[in-house]
Amino acid sequence: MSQMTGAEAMVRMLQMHGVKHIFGLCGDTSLPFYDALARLDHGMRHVLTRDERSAAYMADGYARVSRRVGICEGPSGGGATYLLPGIVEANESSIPVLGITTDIATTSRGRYALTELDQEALYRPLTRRSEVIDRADKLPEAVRRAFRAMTAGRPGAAHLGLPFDVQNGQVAQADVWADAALGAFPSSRTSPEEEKIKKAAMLLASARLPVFVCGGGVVIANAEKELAALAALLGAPVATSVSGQGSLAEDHPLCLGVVGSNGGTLPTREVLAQADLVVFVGCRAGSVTTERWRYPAQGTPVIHIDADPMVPGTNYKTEVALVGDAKLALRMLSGLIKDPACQGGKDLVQKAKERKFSEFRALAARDDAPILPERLVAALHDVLPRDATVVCDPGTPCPYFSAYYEFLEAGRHFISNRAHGALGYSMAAGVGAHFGRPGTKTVSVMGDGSFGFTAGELETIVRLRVPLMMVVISNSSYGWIKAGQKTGFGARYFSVDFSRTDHARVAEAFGVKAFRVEKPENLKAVLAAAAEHGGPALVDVITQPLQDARAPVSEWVA
Ligand SMILES: Cc1ncc(C[n+]2csc(CCOP(=O)(O)OP(=O)(O)O)c2C)c(N)n1
Repeated sequence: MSQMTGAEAMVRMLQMHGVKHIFGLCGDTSLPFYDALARLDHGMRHVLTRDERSAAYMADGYARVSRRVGICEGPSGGGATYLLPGIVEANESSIPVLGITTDIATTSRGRYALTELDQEALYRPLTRRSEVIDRADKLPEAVRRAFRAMTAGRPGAAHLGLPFDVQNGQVAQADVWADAALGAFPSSRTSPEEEKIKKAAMLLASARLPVFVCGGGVVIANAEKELAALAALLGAPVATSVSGQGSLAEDHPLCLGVVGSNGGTLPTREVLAQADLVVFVGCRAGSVTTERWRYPAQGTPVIHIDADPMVPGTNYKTEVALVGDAKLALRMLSGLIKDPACQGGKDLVQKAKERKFSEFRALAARDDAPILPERLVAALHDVLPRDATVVCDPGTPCPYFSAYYEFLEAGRHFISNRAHGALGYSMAAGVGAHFGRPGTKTVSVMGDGSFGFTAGELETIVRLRVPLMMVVISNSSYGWIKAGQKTGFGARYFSVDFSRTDHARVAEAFGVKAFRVEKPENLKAVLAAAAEHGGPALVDVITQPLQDARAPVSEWVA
């Protein structure tokens, strides 16, 4: 029977699941795996990163735009612990990312081998599935299990550990096979029970003002068209969480925009408050989206559609829980609704948006220096193509872009790490998003705090000529926390300020085309030049400190 090594089998298994990119960083325990990647003809590109955290964020950004499993890898010990933040973020955000960590030989376990770590235990609570493969002949089935765990049902992350001796062990060629469909998500869809759909359809048809609140699950399920059809049939406003942006194009007459404490505004909250039925779709109704479970008010009748049976009923008493795929559920509902009672949904949306955007436009037109965040959002919107992908870090970027940047196409055009919100996500996730959808412009918007976490990756960006546009919002502080100290702790500022870095010069030293803008009148032209530059470009924008801004944030502690 013909055989191959465990490392070769790993490469073939990834290839058979349709993998095209692997993001990662080398290590001694990874040598057999790297050698197999070097020797075999597999058609996959390895993207060498400068930090495993970035590799995982790249795999995450890649998965979000390509709808395919993102792959990242690192060695044992520090590699395994550094890969972790991105795996956790992806898992909690329902994004399939496979983290491969190589490991010391199974025969060295318990003998104080350098970098030894119980990887399976480390990753188990943070993934859909974590498995350190102890025998080479078990490798193919472990990889198949991991892909199924990541893409069937609610998507999420998985971890596979590859001990050194397992990489060098023997695998029968005949065992190396895969179902290629598991490389994309969702790989299987289940529909909710018909009886429950009928009940939900009745409630929807008779509601005076049903309002949808969509989370990330709509785009994950690729249910944008079905949502638009049902909303139009009902005439019902559609709000989203931060992650739910892209559920409906923002110039759609029923698209209300983002609600919640991060990116929500009073006019949007007021529409939601009038709802006599709220439909959560692929949304966990968490603290941020619901402003600590106050909007919608407790007692508002709720229909909840979610792929995860644990979500409905957790935060709101639920009339009908539709457990299953959002695309199927929304389509089934549309098929049953006749003569809906809702009227005036479009009017309410239009008035709310007029109020919200007239306040925004007034601020965006101001010539203040440091530059107001509103002006930056408006200028970027003016210069970027409508199908651009914007990746936002926490701090100033997330609420401002969520509230005011209008994504005119449905689908994945906004990305942020909303599960854990670790600083330093957007630069690497932007690189991954570029590889996942190279034909469109990708822009990463970060605070200067985030820049400090991730600056080393500028080398990767230059080496690989990634045409990523980066915008640094420079206010020389951890602004979000400073704003929290101002609002909730008597402006007793403590340990939140740092010195101003010249981010443009740092970027130039790496070989990035860089610009610095202080004057508002120069902003748009500089952003346009950076957007048109064919290679990597960074714009350092000296920006109004967040604690002085009129941020669309109702609570600084989520
Ligand atoms: C890894 C990590 N540590 C701490 C935090 C807590 N935190 C949330 S926002 C923020 C400040 C962000 O500062 P910056 O990136 O400069 O953006 P700004 O708020 O100034 O716009 C901090 C420290 C975090 N989100 N992630």
